[in-house]
Amino acid sequence: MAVTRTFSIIKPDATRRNLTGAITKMLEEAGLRVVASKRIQMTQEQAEGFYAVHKERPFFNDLVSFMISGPVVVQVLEGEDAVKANRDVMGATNPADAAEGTIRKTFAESIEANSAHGSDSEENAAIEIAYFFKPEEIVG
Ligand code: IDP
Ligand code: MG
Repeated sequence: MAVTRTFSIIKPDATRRNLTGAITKMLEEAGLRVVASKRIQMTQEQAEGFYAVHKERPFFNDLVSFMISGPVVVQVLEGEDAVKANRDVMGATNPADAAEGTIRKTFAESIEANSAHGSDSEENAAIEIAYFFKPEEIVG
């Protein structure tokens, strides 16, 4: 399995509770390396664009409001099969369904305020990384 990259967000429910370090530690312990990281306040336009695939879903407006309700930490993660490694340590979307030891089981408040985002494919990882980072901001 090759070393690849994925895109992660530590969501506002987690930054509000000062969990940036705790979540990053879990990512690192899962074999992922933070090769880019910045704390930002997303604009409504940025959040709508980022989640455009969900714009027909009933939770879209609430999701956008949540994602701009406080700062987030956007990260590029690198490691063996990074997309899968990140999805595995993140856990299921709904914390009620997430496995023990995952980020969402440990920290998520709800299906919406679920502490972390992780790309779902290498193709989407590349798109999401480019949405927030310039190539020179990523140092592996
Ligand atoms: P994922 O983050 O596990 O990939 P997606 O289905 O891509 O899950 O949904 C994106 C985000 O939208 C979720 O992480 C969560 O914050 C929110 N979300 C998903 N499903 C629901 C729902 O049924 N109600 C409210 N928010 C939801
Ligand atoms: Mg998703």
